[in-house]
Amino acid sequence: MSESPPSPRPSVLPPPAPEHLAELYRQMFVIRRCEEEAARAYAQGKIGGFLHLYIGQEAVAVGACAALQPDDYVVTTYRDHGMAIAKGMSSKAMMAELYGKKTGCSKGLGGSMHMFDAATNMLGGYGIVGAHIPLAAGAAFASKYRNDGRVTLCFYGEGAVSIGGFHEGVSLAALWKLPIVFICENNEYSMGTPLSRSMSVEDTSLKALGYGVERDRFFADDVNLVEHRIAAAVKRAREESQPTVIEVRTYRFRGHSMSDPAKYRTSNEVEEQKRRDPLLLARRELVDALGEERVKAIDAEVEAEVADAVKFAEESPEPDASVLEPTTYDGPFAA
Ligand SMILES: Cc1ncc(C[n+]2csc(CCOP(=O)(O)OP(=O)(O)O)c2C)c(N)n1
Repeated sequence: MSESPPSPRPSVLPPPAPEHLAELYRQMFVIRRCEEEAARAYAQGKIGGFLHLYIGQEAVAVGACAALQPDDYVVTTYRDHGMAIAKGMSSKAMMAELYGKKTGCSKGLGGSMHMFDAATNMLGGYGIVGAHIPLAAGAAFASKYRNDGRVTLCFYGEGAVSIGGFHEGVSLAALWKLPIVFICENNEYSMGTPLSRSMSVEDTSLKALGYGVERDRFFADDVNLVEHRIAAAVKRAREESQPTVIEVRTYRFRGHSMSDPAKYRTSNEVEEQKRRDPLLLARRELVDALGEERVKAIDAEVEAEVADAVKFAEESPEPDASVLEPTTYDGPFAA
């Protein structure tokens, strides 16, 4: 079985409506600026634990979530801040969680890797590679059982594709015909290991063949293309209750986490990738559609929103004993 090349760049799709593109660009820029502010706060010791930045991959989260209804579910990895925002979480709740504050989406108890928000059906944020994939299949099983019409998007890195949980999740989703889309964000490296050193094939979507599942593969430079291709898989899930396995080719501009100096790749490679920065491509397209002045106004709105989010996080209180009662089994939810 031969590998299918990712769809060529640039996209051959008709351009999106300018106002829609403006919203996609706005979300991508909010994510980018939040991530940059998080990196700064981490360096200042204001954010603890691990911090895995999403810079460079924004078009995946924003394009994919644009293909969803608000009630649909998202399950993802520890690289989850951008996904939470794309799914509708406020930048304040996200930033406060990074700071470990009581006003964070998980009351400051989860931190960077555990963005969770029942109100927007953002089901997390998981730190164990591949372990969330069967959980996502479980969410999709619940939707099918309840007949609630919801679709689950499950994101993972290419490092998860050789983990048992990936195969268990896809196998059951195929067997039970679950309304789910599995999306591999192939950013070329699992920590410092390139895919060519950990897998015998380059195209992770080929794994779908063993389970008789539809597959797709494309680059994530163009947020409009991401939305269209994922929308097709979401439609299959919602209307036919059939899963799809997708590989989206992307690239992270920063190290694996804040403690990674990324010596396994050259600065030339990173600079080359930055020329295809999906955020800048979307901005250029938006300037052509709406003019520089309008885009500058959006930029200013985003800067103000992110500054507010940082201020909110910095000024919010630390969690205290009052968060324990509603979050433990001895609390009011105990049987
Ligand atoms: C089961 C398990 N093994 C190892 C780790 C340590 N670990 C954390 S992230 C990571 C790399 C995963 O890479 P990938 O799935 O490609 O996602 P990316 O970080 O590139 O988004 C590893 C090995 C872990 N968290 N869980």
